[in-house]
Amino acid sequence: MYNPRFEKETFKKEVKHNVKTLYRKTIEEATPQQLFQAVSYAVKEVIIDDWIATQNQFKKDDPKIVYYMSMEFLMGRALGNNLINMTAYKEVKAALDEMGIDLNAIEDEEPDPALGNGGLGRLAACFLDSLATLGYAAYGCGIRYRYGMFKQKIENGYQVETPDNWLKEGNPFELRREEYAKEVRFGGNIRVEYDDSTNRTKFVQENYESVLAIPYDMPIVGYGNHHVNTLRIWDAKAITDFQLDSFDRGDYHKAVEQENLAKTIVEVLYPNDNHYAGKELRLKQQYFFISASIQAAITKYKKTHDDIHKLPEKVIFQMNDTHPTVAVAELMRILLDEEELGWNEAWDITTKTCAYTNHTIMAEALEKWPIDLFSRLLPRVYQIIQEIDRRFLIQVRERYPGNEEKVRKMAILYNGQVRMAHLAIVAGFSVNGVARLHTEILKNQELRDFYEMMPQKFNNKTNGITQRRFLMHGNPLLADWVTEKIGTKDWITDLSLMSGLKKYADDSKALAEFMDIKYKNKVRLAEYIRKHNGIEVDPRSIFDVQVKRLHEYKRQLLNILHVMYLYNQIKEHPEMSFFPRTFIFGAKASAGYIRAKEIIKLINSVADIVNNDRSINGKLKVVFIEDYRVSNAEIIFAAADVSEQISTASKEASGTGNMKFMLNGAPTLGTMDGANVEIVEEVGMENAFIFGLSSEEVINYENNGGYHPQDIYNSDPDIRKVVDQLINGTYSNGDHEMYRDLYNSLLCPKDGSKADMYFILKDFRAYAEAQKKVEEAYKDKERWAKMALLNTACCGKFTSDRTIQEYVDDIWHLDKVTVEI
Ligand code: AZC
Repeated sequence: MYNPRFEKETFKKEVKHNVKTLYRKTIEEATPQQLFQAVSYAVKEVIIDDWIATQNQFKKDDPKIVYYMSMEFLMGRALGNNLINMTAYKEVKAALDEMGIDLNAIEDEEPDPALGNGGLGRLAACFLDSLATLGYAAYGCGIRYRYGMFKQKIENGYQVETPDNWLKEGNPFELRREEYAKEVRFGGNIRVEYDDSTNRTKFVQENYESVLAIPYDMPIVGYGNHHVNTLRIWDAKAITDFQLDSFDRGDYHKAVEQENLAKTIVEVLYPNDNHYAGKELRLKQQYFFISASIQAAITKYKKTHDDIHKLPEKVIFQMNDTHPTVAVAELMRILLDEEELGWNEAWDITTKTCAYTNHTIMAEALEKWPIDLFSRLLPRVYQIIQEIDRRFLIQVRERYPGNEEKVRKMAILYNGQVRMAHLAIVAGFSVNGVARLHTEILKNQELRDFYEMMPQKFNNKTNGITQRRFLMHGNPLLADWVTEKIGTKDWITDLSLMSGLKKYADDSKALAEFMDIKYKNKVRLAEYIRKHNGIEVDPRSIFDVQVKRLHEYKRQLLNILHVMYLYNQIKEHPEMSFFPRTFIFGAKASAGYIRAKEIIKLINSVADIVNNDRSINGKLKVVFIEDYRVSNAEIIFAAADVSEQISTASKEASGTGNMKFMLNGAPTLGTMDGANVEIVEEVGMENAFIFGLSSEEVINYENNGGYHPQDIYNSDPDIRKVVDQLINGTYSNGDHEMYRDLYNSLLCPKDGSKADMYFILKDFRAYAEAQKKVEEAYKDKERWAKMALLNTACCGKFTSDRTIQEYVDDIWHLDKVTVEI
């Protein structure tokens, strides 16, 4: 037994006790939500002991700490995952069973903490899981949004956003830590003072507004090692409680303003994925959590170290995309103005502690803050950035004398804007992409000038995912089967052992077992779909799944156009052989992303027509799963036959959903983009379905032109028919305008952009052929089973444990901690 606290009778007593003291109820009287809370508090009791032990170990060992700075942590539910990582899931389930409590049912009572949009936020969550599991000292630093990612409702086929009040019932796992509050200041002006006695110039911020940042800590439980790290997310509070009886007019306004600032700053997560919106409040959020986190890290460091120059030996700030990049200037500010170091010393420390991860090459995602906004909100930080830029440009001019083009291209401040990526690259000692292809594109295209000048900073860290959540928790049947087949549980912390499954690739009994588990998972998903969508799907049909954020570059439009094409084919050739197929979609669109929302509506319209057409005998079904999020994702991955990864080559930095499908035995149908390239390298071309333009071809068209979608439209009648169906009323009750914008986007955009920017028509035929191959392969049961199994067997590389170990070895150089109990 891992922990005596999970001894059955003790645990049962604890749950009863919690129901009584929290709700004055008995187990029988308690609601499912109350049971969830009571069980969670009982679990937290145990976690806290390990959490304390971990902190004590840190005090003893004084390990180097990574602060993973991220605007987003898409954690997913905590209860089940914590039990898995404490190796107590089955024991607790059994104990609860005896009390008449169904663990799965109460897990469903937990809201998904959805403090993230998509890939980048979920990656941060996987990284925290791996850091704790590998025994490294780490803090996640973020924001405790009152409202996370919106809940998606589908009404009449349209996406409707509703607020996600995830804290409504209280979060049993968090700890509020008022005593570690930090003040964060905005605006005002900087008074420059000269101090004769010390010979120093002082920069004093005046007339500012400020808020108090209050940390909430959430435990991050490592797998089976008693190691518990901390996710520290910041709440905001007005600095002085607003006192009605003691104000003059000026103070009154200021007090109200500060109150409002505190309320709004952590109110809501911006629901943009791969898109920069330039909102002032967003910049406030960024500085708010960065300033608080860096202050806290420095305070912690100084408690036990007296030489600030040695900060880089103990601290790393990893910046998850450019959103936290203001960190480099905030660290400089603290070192210069509060620690009173000289510029060179401060710069030396900063450039040894800060590192940057790039997650996208999409131009519209690049953060460029208007200088007037930036300097008004963060006057001192802005001064520091000016000085960083001034000194950097001296170097550029030294290196490239007379080349003012370089200066323009590389400057941090240019054209009235602060380019956050440039700041991160100049001040960070490491710049990494998230898959090999992505890093190569950064080096050779997007960040070429920087790579040429400072090649030593650039490195690749191919993303990964945690098998604890996405196999053990999401697919327990397969997890147990894997353990049985490879004869060890060690794959839970060493995913390379999955290769032990390869020897079953030709073993028909094992293959049948494997496919039987897949079938059971499909039944589970079919049940979910019936309950949530009211649609009956046949678990014997091919489950072809595309779940991810909705974005034009991810090409959900290609997928649904192909469904329309198949439907036309079936109607035109009713005798044609066709293996029944269920196309499953799940995706949220940013609230303001109109075209993305049109695509959701189109998918639902196609679903309505196709699903209700009796003449096709249920050969084709289309399902749009509402409110795609971490909790239903776990069920979806487990049930997928086909993993749709069909982004325009060069656009998807890595993808991580692709890895979750692979782990669960679904072959990839995809382009040579992002981590798909490495997936195919591991599993073999013959066990994937690859199609379409290569990234070089795409980039070549983009740079040199030569692509004319109208030619394809004119020459291919099947494609023309599908495209015309967007405007002839087929899927819109006769309305010719509903999908006009989608039609235009392919052939003649009205906004001046290029026609078919994402090469949908260009790749259409290749995609349709690849889909045909999927069908052929699936019809051969044994062949399919082998492919599916080999995907699971070859997924070892894609664990976030491997990714984190690479970050540790190449960038962070952390010390391993062994928590002694
Ligand atoms: C995503 C990338 O689009 C995806 O390819 C990658 O796998 C993931 O990051 C993790 O690296 N980017 C984002 O989610 N970006 C934002 C701003 O949301």
